[in-house]
Amino acid sequence: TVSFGIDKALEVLGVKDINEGTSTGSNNFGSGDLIESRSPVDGQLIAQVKTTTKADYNQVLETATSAFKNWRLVPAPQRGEIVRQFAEKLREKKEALGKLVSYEMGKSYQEGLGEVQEMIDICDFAVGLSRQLHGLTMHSERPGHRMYEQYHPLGVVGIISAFNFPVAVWSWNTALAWVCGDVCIWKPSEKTPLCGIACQNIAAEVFKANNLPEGISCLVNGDYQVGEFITKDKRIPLVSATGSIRMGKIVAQEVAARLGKSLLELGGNNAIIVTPDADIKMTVIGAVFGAVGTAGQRCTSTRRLIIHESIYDKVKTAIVDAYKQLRIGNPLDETNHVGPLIDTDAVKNYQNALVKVVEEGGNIVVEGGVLTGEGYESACYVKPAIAEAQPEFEIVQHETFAPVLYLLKYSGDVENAIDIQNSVVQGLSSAIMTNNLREAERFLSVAGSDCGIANVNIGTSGAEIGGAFGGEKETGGGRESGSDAWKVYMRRQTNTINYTTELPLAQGIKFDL
Ligand code: UN1
Repeated sequence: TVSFGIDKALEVLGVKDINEGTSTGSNNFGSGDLIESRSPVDGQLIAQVKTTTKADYNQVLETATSAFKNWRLVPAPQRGEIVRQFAEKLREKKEALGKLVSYEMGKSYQEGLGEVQEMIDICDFAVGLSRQLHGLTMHSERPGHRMYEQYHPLGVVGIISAFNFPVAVWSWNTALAWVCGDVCIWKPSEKTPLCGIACQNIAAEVFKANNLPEGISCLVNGDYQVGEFITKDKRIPLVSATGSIRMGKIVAQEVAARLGKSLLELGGNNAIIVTPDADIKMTVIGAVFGAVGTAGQRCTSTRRLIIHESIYDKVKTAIVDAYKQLRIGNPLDETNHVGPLIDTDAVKNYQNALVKVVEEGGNIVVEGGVLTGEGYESACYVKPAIAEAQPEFEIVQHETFAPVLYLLKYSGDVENAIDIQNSVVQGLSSAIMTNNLREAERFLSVAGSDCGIANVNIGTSGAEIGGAFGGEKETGGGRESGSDAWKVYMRRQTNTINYTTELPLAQGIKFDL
């Protein structure tokens, strides 16, 4: 049964009965106040986890700094081998970790498994990358000189991640950072601390088995105050932070104040443009999964559908019909499509959005509401809702982390739809549904979507790890995961070598002594 499954998963991951605090044997020195991990699935208290005090933090940083001195000397392909072993462990524990993600965070078990699969995929990518941390060679303007560049590790990388992808986002950062020769200090969301401890346990096991210092992977726990230890610490050259725009603005300023680097992955307000040439069946699947998957709590969730007036009614009817099929309930029960929101605060934000859209003149076409009764005791289960709205409504401009989808109508050319889609402060993911080549190319062109991700005949969520992941404008500009995102985890050094007995100066400058 489901509850046995969870118990077993906690045991396999070493996070069962840790109410004494996080004495998990790895370098997690928490001695501060307790935070509760409460499952949104059934409202049960799973465990209490000790937070990291300033003194604990300083100890963690020392462990990390000394581990870096050792790790940076390990050849990159050998670092890749360690990441390969880590991926093997993830394969072994995929079911347990997927279940914990589902139970602690509330996403469906299938999506929990999908998240662990993203971890495995990024590790495989990082293993290959460990032999490809290439720099360029250039031709010097001076005779008998050689010029090239090399990438060196940065040092200690801080990772602050959100509750909605409690394990994958860490792995995107850490798998790359590790092959790059960095060590990591991770602060997971205080809403999903067990996912953090479970991952840390797996990593610690691999480092220990290879006689490598435990400080290569470090974990700290707590709320934004613990995050501030990281953002304000000049010993941390790079801070990668995922979360709200509000949080990102604070992190960006704190890191910039000490001239550190930040990699920001903030809010989205993702739209699908549906043109007269769209395949309606594909549109429905893409839009519904995008809007209700992870209960609308992905940064890539579909928030807005921008539909051409000529097919508006047809698309609306098809989507409303699809919503009638949705089953909401325990995400560990694989027959359900939609699980709970993370907590009751998220439920309030969802309710406020539905009130606000009506106040602004919107029209609810699929009624929302909080579910009560058997199976919904956690008070976190809500009905995915749809409202017809105008693009300029304040609530439509705002990212509500819940399953609320806005239908917007456009007329005339695809340019009008692109204008609407670009008229928000966020710039993460975007999509167009069309079989018209001209429309698709205009959407992808220089005058098209202004987002970091632009898809054709695919929804807005569910990006593959092989591409660079991130967005523009207030989404923060960071890129994680595939492509050349690894470069942010390294420092580039330009080297010029003179193998002559002369010392000619660049730019032809004469300086005779
Ligand atoms: C996030 O919500 O922070 O593209 C990440 C997707 C997932 C990652 C989402 N691969 O939807």
